[in-house]
Amino acid sequence: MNFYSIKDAIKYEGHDSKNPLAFRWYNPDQKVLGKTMRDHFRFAVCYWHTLCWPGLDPFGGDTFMRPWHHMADPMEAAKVKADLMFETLRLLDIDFFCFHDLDIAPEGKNLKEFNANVTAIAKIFEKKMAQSGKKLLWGTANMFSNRRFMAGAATNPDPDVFAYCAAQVKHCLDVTKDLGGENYVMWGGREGYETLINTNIGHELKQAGRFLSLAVEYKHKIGFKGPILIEPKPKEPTVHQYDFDVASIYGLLKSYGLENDVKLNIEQNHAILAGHTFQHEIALAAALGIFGSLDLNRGDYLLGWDTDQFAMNVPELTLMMLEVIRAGGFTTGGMNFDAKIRRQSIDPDDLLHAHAASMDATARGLLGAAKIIEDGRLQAEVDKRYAKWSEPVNKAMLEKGAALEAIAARVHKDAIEPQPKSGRQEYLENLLNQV
Ligand code: XUL
Ligand code: CO
Repeated sequence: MNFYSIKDAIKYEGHDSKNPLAFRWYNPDQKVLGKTMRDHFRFAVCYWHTLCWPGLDPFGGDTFMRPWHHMADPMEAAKVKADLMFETLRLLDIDFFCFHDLDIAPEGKNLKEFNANVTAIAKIFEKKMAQSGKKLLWGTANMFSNRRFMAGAATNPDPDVFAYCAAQVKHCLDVTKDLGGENYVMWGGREGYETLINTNIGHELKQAGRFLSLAVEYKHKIGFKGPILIEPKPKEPTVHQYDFDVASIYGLLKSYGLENDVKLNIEQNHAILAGHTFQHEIALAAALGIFGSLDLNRGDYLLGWDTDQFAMNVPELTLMMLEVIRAGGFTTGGMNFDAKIRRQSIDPDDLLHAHAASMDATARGLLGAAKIIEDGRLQAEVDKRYAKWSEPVNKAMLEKGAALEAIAARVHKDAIEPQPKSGRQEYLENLLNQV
């Protein structure tokens, strides 16, 4: 299908290029801090926003009028979408893609038919991946669209839904493994509640923890090497979701002993819905040892919902990349464009413009973050702020064997009187702007 206006892949043409479809900053082979840009980002195209979403919003339907949304045979439509995913990856020079089972294949009459449809499309992927060298960053099961999930998936009051979800995740994990997927994602779209008056929150949390353990146990059984990634989101569509933010997921993982098997897929728009910055969520996950992957997008600060815009804000992306580098970068993770063009962006090429522009903005973020790191003054300030902790007497306070009464005795003996020091925020903000 001739969908896009261009035939040749988008290339890096330098900062001054006037070609509307060119990379000006994203230069895949350019090394930054010893690693190519391609390897820093591990960009991925998502199936759901790029190929499935027709442009609807709460007040109106399809604005895009994509041909495959209006085909009589859903399996034929699924094949067209598969072709187009690989064409999109080729034109954008992006190595990875991500999908929900329901994005790639129609549901059919029952789970058996759905599984068969998913497997049939995965077979097509297998061939296309072998031909093109493109890879699967992660797969995931859609356990939120069908009405059977309206009261939750694994946390549904009905155990039949819990069991159904187990069957769906099993198949999706199998398919993800067969395709060499590097991670498996779980986003608890409806794992929460609308109102507490009909909800047994304790029971639902137990269901969530047990479901996750079952998936982790199965992952080990089949030898799936990548991590399971939980994607935090505080609300929407539910009033409250159990996977609210990085901190609450860490609590759940700790209580089920899953903190070594499960990592996090963090999304900018979800972070701000939880009242955090993207940087906060990344830094916290890294500090807790559960940083995995990112869903790259941008929420509108004036709206209280998940607008999933393409990330374009260079100063924000600079601080984000600073945290990614501080976290040690990606291993199995990457940057999935969980982002959708606006519903008025109805030209097929708008999809290419959106991805390419966000790749450029992220590249500028990386270059800025690298400059900050190479400059060294910011880190030197942070190190200085904590330097006293390396003195043995202070270090010992954090170790086993330290006791409150012994510390108290030392404070009295040495007449310790803390001397406040400036946090130098404005100086540092200026320093960032200078760099
Ligand atoms: C929804 C969202 C999902 C997950 C995958 O807000 O971000 O698309 O990324 O289920
Ligand atoms: Co997401």
